[in-house]
Amino acid sequence: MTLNPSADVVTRELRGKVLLVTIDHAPVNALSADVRRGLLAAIEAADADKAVEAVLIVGAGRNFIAGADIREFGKPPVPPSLPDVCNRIEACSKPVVAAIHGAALGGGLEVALAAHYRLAVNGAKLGLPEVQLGLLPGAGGTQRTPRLIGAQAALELILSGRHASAKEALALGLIDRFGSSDDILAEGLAYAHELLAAHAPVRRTRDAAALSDRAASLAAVATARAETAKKSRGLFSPLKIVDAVEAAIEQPFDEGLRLERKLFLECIDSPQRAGLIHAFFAEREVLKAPETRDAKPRALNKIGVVGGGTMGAGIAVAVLDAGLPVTMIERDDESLARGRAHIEKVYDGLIAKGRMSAEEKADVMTRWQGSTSYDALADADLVIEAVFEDLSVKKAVFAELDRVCKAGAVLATNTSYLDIDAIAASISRPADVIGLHFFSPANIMKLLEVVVPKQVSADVVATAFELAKKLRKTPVRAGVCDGFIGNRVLAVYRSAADAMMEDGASPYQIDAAVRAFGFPMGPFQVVDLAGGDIGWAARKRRAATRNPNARYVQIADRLCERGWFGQKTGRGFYLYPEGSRSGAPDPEVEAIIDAERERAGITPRTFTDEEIMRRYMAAMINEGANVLHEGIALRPLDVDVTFLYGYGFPRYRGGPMKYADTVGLATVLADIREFAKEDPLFWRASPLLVDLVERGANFASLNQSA
Ligand code: 3H9
Repeated sequence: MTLNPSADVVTRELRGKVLLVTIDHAPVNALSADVRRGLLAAIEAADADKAVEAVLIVGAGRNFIAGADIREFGKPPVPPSLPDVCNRIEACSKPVVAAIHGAALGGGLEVALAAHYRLAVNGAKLGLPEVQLGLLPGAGGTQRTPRLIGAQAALELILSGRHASAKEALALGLIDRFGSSDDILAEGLAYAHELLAAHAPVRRTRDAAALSDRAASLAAVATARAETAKKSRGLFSPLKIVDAVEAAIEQPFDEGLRLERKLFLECIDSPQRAGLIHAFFAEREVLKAPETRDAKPRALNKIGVVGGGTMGAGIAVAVLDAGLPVTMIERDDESLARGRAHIEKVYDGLIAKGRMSAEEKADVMTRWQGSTSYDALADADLVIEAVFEDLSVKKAVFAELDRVCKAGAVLATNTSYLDIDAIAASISRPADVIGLHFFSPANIMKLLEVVVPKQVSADVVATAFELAKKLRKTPVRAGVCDGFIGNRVLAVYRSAADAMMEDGASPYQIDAAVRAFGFPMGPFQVVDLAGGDIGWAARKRRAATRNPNARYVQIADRLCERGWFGQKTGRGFYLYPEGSRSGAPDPEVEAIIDAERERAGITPRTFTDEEIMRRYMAAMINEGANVLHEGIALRPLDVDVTFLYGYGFPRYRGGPMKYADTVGLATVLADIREFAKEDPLFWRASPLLVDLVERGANFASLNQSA
């Protein structure tokens, strides 16, 4: 008997003495206002109805409940609030059972914790991931979890935001029963009927006793506080989580809930919450390129990689790790052996760390094949070229691929700068050519720029997105230009950093300011890590086409001329004594900088860290706007995801374009115009930025309309 037969998101049905409450709110049963209302009404109905002796809450589809509806955050609240719903569930006079399959995350787990009994089946993911969104569990999670599983385990779960499996949740005491079948409804009903038969009482988590050892609980809080202060540099919510869990130990339940609510609302108001939630949606939106909507991917069973250098080997490892076979092509046996050795080195590293066994490595390597003949690629579905960064070398490789590859094979280049339209135009099947720009180390870095040349067919683009999914990479669609999205913008803010260095800021101050902003490394540390010779080669390549009136800072060239290429040569902008990876400032570099300032006729001046970041970010945002204006990136969020996944942009700031919106585009434009007084050629405001400011619009408006 269905008690509310409307197409409701929460339905109620009496199954014997058990009121079955089903949340059916695609895609993930998020706790939107309708769901909250439905849950509240269901509990009230259960309390009022004599025929009901127990309540069973389940989720329809693939999940129990994925949490609060993230899209509601930042909007005016709609009652009933989730804490009120959870409290009402817990107060129910009849036993309430939560039967969990798929995700029970955030508010979803909090609903389950408010129930009196919990069951989960294989494949369930239980967690409180609010910290990853700049929040804390705000519907009793910080109060009920420690009461149920103890302070230490609760802190670990909430501060990491990780997911626990059903089996682990059972061991932790987060659930009461593990259901061994996949039929969540049958498992849940059986459990509810069993509880009824045993006259199991209403059992409220608020009364659970896992905090009874007060001293041990407080010690866990003290340890977590000290570690969190060290680890979560710049993040707002982690220390609030520790405060809320401390309140669970020190205060009565209702007081603790009040503090949790207060801290939760502070987190909701923080710009970090907005940045992290922007990142959450942006990383899902990037998957929706126009071509992935309109076209089906081609088959992807056999992959070829041309080139066994650092990049080619890294790509091959990424492909092998995805369970696919790889055929590697090199020009001679020696180079091929080196390519294989590069791959084996990665796996040997894992073996040394105990993360892989020798047998597993041997098994993976059976999927690797090498050849010095392009003919070995005849049956490959997709080939990635990763040879020397030179257009004529690349064209020669593509001529070979054109000759040997089967019809319909996708032919990809891993170039970081070169004109992919020109490569495509040089062969007989330009519609099959695409750019796949991996970032180094290719088996680790998550970003994959999918570079879409003019003539490529839509299903080739869709295939590239499919490959990214198989490789567990985050793809961003980019157009063809020098540097695509990421490296093009990088070149500009690097120039801004160089100019500040020549004008008086030390590279060490600039790096420190950039780190304080939230990047893991500053720009000069990045040069030292990547190798100064790479940028030097690019600068030499561009020298002929560089605007002679544009400012050109030569400091990096002076270091390269001395063979100071960074970590690999023991010195670059920093000194790396005896292979050390953390550099020390180098007085000789400072002397070279002084000499260069003198040569350029510059009287050094001081910069505050804030001035440094204003310039650094204005350069990044302005070039991001240019990239959008020219259609190289389709939406601001594509630029954001590029920087979050490829360049260490602090996630809690959401990406450069989101950050620009946070600061205010008028402020950014005013900065650019002020800086332009010194160097009008470099600081030319992007037409898109000017247009947005004139219209009173922001980048977010372009995300919605694209
Ligand atoms: C919270 O609960 C706060 C409370 O403590 C206190 C409140 C007072 N809301 O990831 P997918 C969308 S904070 C709205 O591709 P999967 C997602 O955008 C929340 N929408 O699927 C996508 O939309 P579209 C704590 C959501 O199978 C679609 O669902 N919870 C939400 O790979 C499919 O998502 C979390 O942080 C949401 N909560 O993975 C969990 N979740 O199709 C966040 C997803 O338009 N969610 N969407 O692009 C997840 O981790 C994954 O989505 C999940 C499924 C594992 C559930």
